[in-house]
Amino acid sequence: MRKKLLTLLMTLALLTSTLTSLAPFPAAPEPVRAAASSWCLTGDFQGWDNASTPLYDDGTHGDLVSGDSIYSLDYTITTAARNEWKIVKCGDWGTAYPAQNAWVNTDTASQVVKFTFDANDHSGDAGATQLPTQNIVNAWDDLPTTFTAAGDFNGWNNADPTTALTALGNGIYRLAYIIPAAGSYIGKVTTTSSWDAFGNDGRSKDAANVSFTTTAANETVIFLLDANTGRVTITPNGSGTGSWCLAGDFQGWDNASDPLYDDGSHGDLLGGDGVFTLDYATSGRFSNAAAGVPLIPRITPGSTPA
Ligand SMILES: [Ca+2]
Ligand SMILES: [Ca+2]
Repeated sequence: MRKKLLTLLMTLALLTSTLTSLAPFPAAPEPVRAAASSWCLTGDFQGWDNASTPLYDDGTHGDLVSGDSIYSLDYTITTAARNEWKIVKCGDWGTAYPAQNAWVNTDTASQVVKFTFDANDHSGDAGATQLPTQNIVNAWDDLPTTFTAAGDFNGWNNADPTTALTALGNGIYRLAYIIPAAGSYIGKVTTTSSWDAFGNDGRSKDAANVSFTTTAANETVIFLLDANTGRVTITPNGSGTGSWCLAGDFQGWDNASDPLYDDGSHGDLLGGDGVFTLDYATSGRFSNAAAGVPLIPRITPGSTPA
């Protein structure tokens, strides 16, 4: 009896071993391959080849977020220079942005520049209109030292010291400019003393004009450039209503004494866009004690209370 049982157990073990060896070998995981999109970068720095340098929307090659319809490529420009470029449907010069060439500046040899193309339709976005609303090209490069607003309101003077934008840090440039007479105007934000600009069609060497209208004498117009996205806003300043307050341990968690603003004051970039702001100077342990420079965070909740 014991012998039979032993024989049975050995048979089962042999059978199990045979079946195991016959089982399909688990497939090794496929390596993640970057998927090139059908949008291509082309420029004088690569011989204006419109089919060999694809952008990516899969989180590789410098693309920040996969699948968000913002196509990207970290590309090394060999020689430091001012260069011209476009984004095209790969192989198709008939689908190219912007109409005029875009511009890019590098200060060092073999500099890596992040080129992006935002194919999303932003025409229905809430808040202030940022231009372009679609087919937005941009590059994270060495920006010009200064930007100037130019248009029919200042005789198209692209070196006008009274229309120079102020660099606020974090890629944001701003000008609040009073226009004496009410009316319709056109203009753009351009590199000072140059027509390398940001306009209705974005970063372009002769950017399309942005139209705006003032309805009263001496109205303040805000010129706002976000170099992170390559988009510009030119619009009269407005005023939003809300009751948002800043509170934190740096002011004793007081929830009623430090209101935020949506009227273009107190660090607010543009009044009436539903983004509430307060430039707040902290002190004590929240300051940069080593350098003796207080930190001034810009705090923007970005919504309107119900
Ligand atoms: Ca993306
Ligand atoms: Ca605002």
